[in-house]
Amino acid sequence: MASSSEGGNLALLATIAISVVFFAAAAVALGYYLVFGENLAGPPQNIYVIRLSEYTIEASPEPIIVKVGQPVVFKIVNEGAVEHELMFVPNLQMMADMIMNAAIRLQEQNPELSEEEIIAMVDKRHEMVMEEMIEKALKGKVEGEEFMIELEPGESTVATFTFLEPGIYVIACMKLDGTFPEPHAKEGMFNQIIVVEG
Ligand SMILES: [Cu+2]
Repeated sequence: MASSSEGGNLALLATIAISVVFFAAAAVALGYYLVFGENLAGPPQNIYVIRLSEYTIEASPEPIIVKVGQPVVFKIVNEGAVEHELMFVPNLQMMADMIMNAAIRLQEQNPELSEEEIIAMVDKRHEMVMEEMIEKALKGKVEGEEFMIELEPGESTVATFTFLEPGIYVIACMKLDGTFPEPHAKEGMFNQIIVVEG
């Protein structure tokens, strides 16, 4: 009799102990979720992987949404077979047309040159002219070390930007390899960064 009653008490104690542990664990989990819940869904929202290839700029996670004043880190990878770039473009259509027209004009003026040589010439000019235009357009709106990042196939880099004004910022690739005389952007190689009030 005594031993069966002891056994019953032990079973009851064990049940109580398990319940206490279970509720404690549930309370800790709930507390953690309430405090860190936003981060349980995945990596923090201010780190993005940007993949460049023929002819897309893909971000993960997608879309890129950042808050004003919050630094955003881009890990940029060229997964394509040709050189690509990530550059901020204040006016996508205008810049793409500018590059295309420059390529057509240079080819007309220098019929003896190969397509490769024309592309090298356009690249050289576009680097100088675009860099100045972009820096002027982004002054006071975006902070970052570089707004035109060129990557060879297989190359990758990390860049940090801080947006100071809300809006939609366009990133694109204006290289011509494989799409001459159109830049890659005209084939769809662009994406956007949505900047919202913090
Ligand atoms: Cu490209």
